[in-house]
Amino acid sequence: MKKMAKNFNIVDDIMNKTENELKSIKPISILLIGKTGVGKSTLINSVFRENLAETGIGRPITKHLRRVTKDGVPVVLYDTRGLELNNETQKKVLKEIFDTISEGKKNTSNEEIHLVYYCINANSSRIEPLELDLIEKLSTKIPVVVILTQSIGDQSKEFRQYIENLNLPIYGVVNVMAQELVISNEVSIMPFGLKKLIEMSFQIIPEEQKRAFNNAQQVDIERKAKSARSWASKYIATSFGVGFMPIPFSDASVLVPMQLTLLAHITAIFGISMDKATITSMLAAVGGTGGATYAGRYIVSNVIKFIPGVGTIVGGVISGATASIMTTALALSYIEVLTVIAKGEKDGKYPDLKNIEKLMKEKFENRLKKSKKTPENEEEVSEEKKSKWKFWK
Ligand SMILES: Nc1nc2c(ncn2[C@@H]2O[C@H](COP(=O)(O)OP(=O)(O)OP(=O)(O)O)[C@@H](O)[C@H]2O)c(=O)[nH]1
Ligand SMILES: [Mg+2]
Repeated sequence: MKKMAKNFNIVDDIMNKTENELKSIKPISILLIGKTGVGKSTLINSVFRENLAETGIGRPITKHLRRVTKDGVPVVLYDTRGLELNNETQKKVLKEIFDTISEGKKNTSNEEIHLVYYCINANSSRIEPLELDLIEKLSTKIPVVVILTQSIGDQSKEFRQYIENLNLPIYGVVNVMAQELVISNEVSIMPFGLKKLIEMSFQIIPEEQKRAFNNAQQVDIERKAKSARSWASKYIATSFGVGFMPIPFSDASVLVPMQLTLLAHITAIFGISMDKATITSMLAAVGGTGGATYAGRYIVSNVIKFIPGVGTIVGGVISGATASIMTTALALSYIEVLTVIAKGEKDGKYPDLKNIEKLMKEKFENRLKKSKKTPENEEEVSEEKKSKWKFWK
């Protein structure tokens, strides 16, 4: 373990720990199929963080298949092209797809494909024999979800029912509008169907890939928060539960490494583009970012006064119960702030650092005042007090 130097930098430590956590996440691989223009890239950019389809790096692995990845987003996309072309090309595309799948299934490869998103434009209202055949064959190898893209109105639902009635060996058919469709000044169709797609995907993918999928998706932020809360409550219970030796106040720094691990793990569960400045602001809100000893004591002394019934530290030691209360408040408020940031990020909005600090402080103090363990399934985080102060930049 790293020895704690006097000027040990807490922020760097969280960043490093988060990066290591991210490296341990096994990516989810998705095969994306559909004719040109159906909306494959639009879909991916809406489902995953960081405009993956647009900003990811694409590497051709065969003539008609590109492998798209982006650092920090644990997804491997296989993007197909050429399916709409002539018979000859279609045959080649199909061969390349099945060769790639087989290659991934070999023991020597660690690139098994976990899921197929088969995209069809909902307005086409027809599905060709070649596509039906392809879907059936794919289903024998990998779970397939058929996505009806750019879905508008009843006709797209009828198309879905039609496909459902074909009784294909697929997991499901979902109507989706991935991005707002502006029809006129007054009329637009809001995005829908993505949450359903996410839920279906979670049911299908292997347990090992769920962390990656949750980290990379940006549709269901509450799912990230829930998973973070659930992990944090277990971690805190094992760290400070039975067997926790009371620690002297003067040595409060022992709490800090546990708390850093906690924050890093939560950050990795969330999958959020956090930079040093953001983390610094959050830590500044709860006790400064100086040396670990300083931060540890600061947190303790500032926290104690908020906890009803504790008030002073009995006999100069911190008990497991007190440590647990403090750390729970830290974890839950951190999760609340990340939720706000993640929801903004989805719409391309980034909060001001000062506001992050303010929000973190407010959430943390509120948590301490409540000072009881909060159930995992909390109600959705209330919107930040936008009315009182301008939150977003
Ligand atoms: N508003 C809206 N437009 C969409 C949606 N999906 C696709 N489009 C439109 O369709 C166009 C093509 O979508 P893409 O996502 O590039 O299609 P693609 O399947 O990736 O096409 P290729 O990369 O050529 O295979 C986009 O420029 C959008 O204008 C959607 O959900 N909402
Ligand atoms: Mg595309």
